[in-house]
Amino acid sequence: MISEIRLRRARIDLVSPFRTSFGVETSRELLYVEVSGEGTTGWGECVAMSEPMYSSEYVDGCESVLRRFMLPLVNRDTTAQSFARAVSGIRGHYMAKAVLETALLDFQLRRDGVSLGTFLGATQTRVRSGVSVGIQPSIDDLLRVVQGYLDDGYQRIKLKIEPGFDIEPVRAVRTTFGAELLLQVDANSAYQLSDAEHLARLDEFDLLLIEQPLPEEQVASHAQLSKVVRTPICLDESILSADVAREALDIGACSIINIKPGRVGGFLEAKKIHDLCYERGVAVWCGGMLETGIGRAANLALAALPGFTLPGDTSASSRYFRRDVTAPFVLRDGHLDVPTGPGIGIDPDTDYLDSITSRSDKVLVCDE
Ligand code: OSB
Ligand code: MG
Repeated sequence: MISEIRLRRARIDLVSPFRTSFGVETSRELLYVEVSGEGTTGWGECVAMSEPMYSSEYVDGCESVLRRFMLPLVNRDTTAQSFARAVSGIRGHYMAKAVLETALLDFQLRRDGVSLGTFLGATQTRVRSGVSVGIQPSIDDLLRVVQGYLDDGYQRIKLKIEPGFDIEPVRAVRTTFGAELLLQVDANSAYQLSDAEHLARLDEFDLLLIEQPLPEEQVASHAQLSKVVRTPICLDESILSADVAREALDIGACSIINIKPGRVGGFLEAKKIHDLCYERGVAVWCGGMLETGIGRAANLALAALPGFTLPGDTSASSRYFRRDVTAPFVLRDGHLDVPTGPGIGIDPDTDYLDSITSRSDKVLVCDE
C-alpha cells in the first residue's frame, strides 16, 4: 500500500554542453517522483526539460499538472495500470503522466520482487549502446568528439543536425570513419517539407535513418518526404502514443520509431508501441532525454525487448555527468547491462542526490 508520495526537484551539470537544433543544455533540471509505503520506495524521473523547446512540455509545467490534476487521482491502492486508466481523460502531458506512472510501477514491482525488464518481456541481458552527438562549433571539433566516443566503444553514432550543419558534417564523419560506421542523424524538427531535395542529399552517406526532420504535427508531410528521400525516416517527437504510431506507419510517414517512454506517457504505452512495431516487423530503438541513472535504468529494461534491434541513445553515465545519482552505468564492450533487481533495479545515492536537491515536497499522504 502507498503511504506517501514526494516530488523532488534537483539539478545536475552535464559534462559538456549539448547543442541541438532547439537549443543548448549545460545542465539538466530534474523532477523525480518517489512513491513510498511498506518500507519500499518506487522512483520515476521526469524527462521534460527546463524549456518547452523539444516539445510543448517543460519541467515546471509537469510539476504543476501533476499537483493539480494527476496526484488527486491517486490513493493508497493506485497501481500503474489504474493510474493510466484514470489519467486517460487528461489530454497531452505525456511526460507528467509518465513520471508518476513509472514511480507507481517501480513501487509495485519492487514490492512484488519483479524486475521491470521481466515485467515488460525483456529477452536481452545487455543492450548495444549508441551515442547522440550534439552540434559542434566546427567539423574538426565534431571529428574529435566522435573519435572519443568510438574509442569508448559506442556502436552507433547519431549526429544532431540543423540547416547549415548537415551535409558537410555528415560527409566528414562518413569519410573519416568509413563505410562500416553505423551512422544516423537527428534534426529535432528543424526542416520543412520544402527542404526535401536538400535532405535527399544525405542519401549518399548511407545513413541508418533520419530522425524527426519535420515538425511534430506534420506527420503526413513525413510521408511526402519519404517519397523524395531514400534514407529511412524515423519519428521521435511525433509519436505520442500507440495510436499515432499506428497511423504514422499506415500512411508511410516513417519506417522506424524511436521509443521514449517519457514522451508517450510511460512504459505501458511504450510497450504497446513496441508490440505493434514488432508485429509489423518495424524496427524500434530506445531514445533518451539525458536521463540520470534512475531514468536510464528503466529505459534499459525497455531496450531489452526483442523488437529493439537498433542501438539506442542509451549511453553510459559518463557521457552525461561527472557523477550520476546512481552507481554509474558503464559501457562494457559497447553494451550496457540491463538491471536485474526488483523494479528498475537500482537505487539513487541519497546523500549525493540530497546534495543536488533544491526541494523535496510531500504531495500526498494516504490514510491507513
Ligand atoms: O531528440 O533524441 C532527442 C536529448 C534531449 C532531448 C531530445 C533528444 C536528445 C538526444 C540525446 O538526442 C539522447 C540521450 O543521450 O539521452
Ligand atoms: Mg530525437
